Amino acid sequence: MNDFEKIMIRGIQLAELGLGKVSPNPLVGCVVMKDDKIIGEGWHKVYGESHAEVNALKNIDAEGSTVFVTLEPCSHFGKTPPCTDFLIQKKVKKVLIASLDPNPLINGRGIQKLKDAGIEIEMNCLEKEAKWMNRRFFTFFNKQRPYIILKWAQTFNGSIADKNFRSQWISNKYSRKIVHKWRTEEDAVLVGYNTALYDNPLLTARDWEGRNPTRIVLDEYNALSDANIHIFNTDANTLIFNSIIEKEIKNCRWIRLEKEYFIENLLKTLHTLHIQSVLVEGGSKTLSKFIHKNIWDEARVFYCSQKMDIGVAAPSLNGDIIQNDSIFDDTLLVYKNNEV
Ligand code: AOF
Ligand code: ZN
Repeated sequence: MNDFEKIMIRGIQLAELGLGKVSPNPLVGCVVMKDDKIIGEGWHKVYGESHAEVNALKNIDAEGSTVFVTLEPCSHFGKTPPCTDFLIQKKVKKVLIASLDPNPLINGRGIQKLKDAGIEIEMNCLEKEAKWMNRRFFTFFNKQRPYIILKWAQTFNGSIADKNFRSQWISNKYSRKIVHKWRTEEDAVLVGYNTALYDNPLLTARDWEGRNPTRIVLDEYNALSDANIHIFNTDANTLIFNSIIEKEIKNCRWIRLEKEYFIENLLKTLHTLHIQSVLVEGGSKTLSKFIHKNIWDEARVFYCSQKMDIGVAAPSLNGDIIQNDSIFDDTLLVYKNNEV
């Protein structure tokens, strides 16, 4: 790894501090160097507030400096003014950029604006790493759908729920806590009808600090009406995708979709709602729908030591293992889909 890459790694680390706080904006980090010293650092901290470049440069004399930024600086007036104008005003000498901004409002315009102002540009320093970090943002713009993460826990003998569709007690308490952390990191969490009814999860992130995701349930026939269904409570917003009705009651919104191509229609609607990532938490039927259509990007599977006599069989998928962790007596494998 060269010296420039080492500094860009720092930028990526800073950017990651925004996870779960800036969506639907990207994660962005920025490091400012002058005379071989870091003189400023910043990241995009809160959606709608100042961008990484402004946070890194606002209180320093950046004239003649080299700026490392994980995403192409923006050139548009959005919720904040263009970062390009700010960098030009600060008289920086050079900007190193890890990845282009896929947002069509920017996409190369930021670089052009900086070049036109006589600022030296160097591209693609740790591009792969920066794109992976912003995989939700890139998937949203390049594939016009949210980034899909499948998640399940399976017993030693390959079940993900008992014969009554209940799945709460398969993974250990540490694994369950990690899932709450994941919920704070994604825009939405999704389950199918059976899971909502029989497992009756809250789908909140009550065991971790951070925001609750939007809850999504696939209820094609609008059959979930029981007042005791937890996902209808007011802890978080809930979207009920069905083929019957459109209505809104308090924090719950029923959205009607054509039955044919239900999953594809769902993804299109989520895109229009600016939902950039979805954690699919089951059950088996719902997970299998995404797997069979090959509409998934990542799968996080807990392999647990428990046994269950007769149960719902766990789905299976093909993917590259990119992470293998022991969580006490559970094993967490993370798969990446290389076919999408
Ligand atoms: C940057 N640095 O830190 C971020 C950028 O509405 P706004 O003003 O917040 O603009 C949002 C868009 O700006 C977002 O979709 C993405 O294209 C870019 N985000 N750009 O130079 C940053 N967060
Ligand atoms: Zn900006």
